[in-house]
Amino acid sequence: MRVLERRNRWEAFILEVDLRRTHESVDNPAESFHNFAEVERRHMAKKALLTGITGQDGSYLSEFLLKKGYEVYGIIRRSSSFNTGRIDPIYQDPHVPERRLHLIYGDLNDASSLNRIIRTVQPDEIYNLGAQSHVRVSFDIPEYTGEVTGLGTIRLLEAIRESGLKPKFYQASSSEMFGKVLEVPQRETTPFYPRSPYGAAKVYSYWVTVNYREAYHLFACNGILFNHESPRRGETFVTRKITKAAARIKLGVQKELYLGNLDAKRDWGFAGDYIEAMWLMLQADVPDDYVIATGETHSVREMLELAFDRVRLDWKPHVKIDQKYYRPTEVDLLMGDASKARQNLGWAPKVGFHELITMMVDADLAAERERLDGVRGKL
Ligand code: NDP
Ligand code: GDR
Repeated sequence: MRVLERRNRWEAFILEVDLRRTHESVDNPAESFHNFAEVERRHMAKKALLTGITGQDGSYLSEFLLKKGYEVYGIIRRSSSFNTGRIDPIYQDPHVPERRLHLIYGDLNDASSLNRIIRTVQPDEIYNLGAQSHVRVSFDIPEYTGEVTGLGTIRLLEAIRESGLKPKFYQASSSEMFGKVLEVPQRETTPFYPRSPYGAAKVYSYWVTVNYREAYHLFACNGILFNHESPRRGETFVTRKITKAAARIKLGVQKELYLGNLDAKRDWGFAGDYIEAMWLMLQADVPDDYVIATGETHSVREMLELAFDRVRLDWKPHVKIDQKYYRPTEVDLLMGDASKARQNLGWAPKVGFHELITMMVDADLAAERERLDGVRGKL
């Protein structure tokens, strides 16, 4: 039977028990068929394990994988306040038998949790998206950033190696590795020159991913993703900080916006497009590393102009500069060349810069209006 052939002996045994139980305990033949089909579907479905499922990319990627029929397992951190807001729309109650989204407590700083989760879930694909991902903050908590964003990756790779399993592995590498760029545009062959503890930690993770591919023949890929944004972007990253402020200033609930360096240039794309590239990398015939970018670059100033234009305001009277948002060492210009991904994976971005900022401002306007309606309703 194909289902039994696909898995190792232990899983085959579990499946047999599942099937026997299904037949023995159900009187109604229709229900029995449903359960049988459900058990079979579960064992046929690919399993994806995500770190960072509660983040921007994790939420888009899990929706994408669920639509493709995957069973999705997400590692979440224990927090005293809710940190699962972005995945609320796809959350499934643990008591629903046919649920396909499973949340498991774990941490990239806790090797034993990673070992246990990999052995239990036995994933086909692992997407390592978890990180302390804020560049400015990495100067304030450099050691912690190194632990999560750098050493977290080797903990995960070692957990895979020790399990004896061979899941495909995706590492969320970053254009921040190019830092003080040695070439424009940046491509897979451009040397790295990181400019922050975050960038340096990502360089470490990049190389250990390459090393495990070469040393242990793991199907491991680095996606070198340039900045990608969405209405789900964290509120302290510059795009979302600006679109949210533009909406709030328009609605009269905020007057000023404090920013740092307005001259920095970034290659900004839409997160919804970029997560598809992650999946495509793991479906390719051979593992490799890919730059994912739009090929366009814009300054923070241009971004400000677009966002405030959308709400028909002039940004200049509202924006103030605060030195605390400057970085000790800045990445001045990023612009990626994604032609390798276009050729090998057939990937190309769909959403342009203008459309992206419009989408984000509109979403922030709608959210802020809803919040204000709620507040008024309570008065
Ligand atoms: P976010 O900051 O939105 O999400 C980060 C995720 O990592 C959250 O789910 C967070 O959990 C989790 N996390 C943080 N610390 C730990 C830990 N110790 N153990 C386990 N999980 C942890 O990032 P994005 O979604 O924007 O980015 C996803 C990945 O891609 C990150 O690795 C980022 O560095 C990288 N990247 C992002 C780019 C971008 O432009 N967005 C570009 C290039 C790379 P919690 O919710 O509990 O905090
Ligand atoms: P970045 O994104 O550092 O590129 O990292 P961020 O949005 O934080 O900064 C982009 C540029 O804007 C300038 N800037 C400000 N940035 C922030 N956050 N807040 C401000 O007030 C502000 N004012 C100006 C910055 O100096 C910078 O030049 C993001 C993260 O998602 C990383 O995890 C990811 O790896 C890279 O993108 C690619």
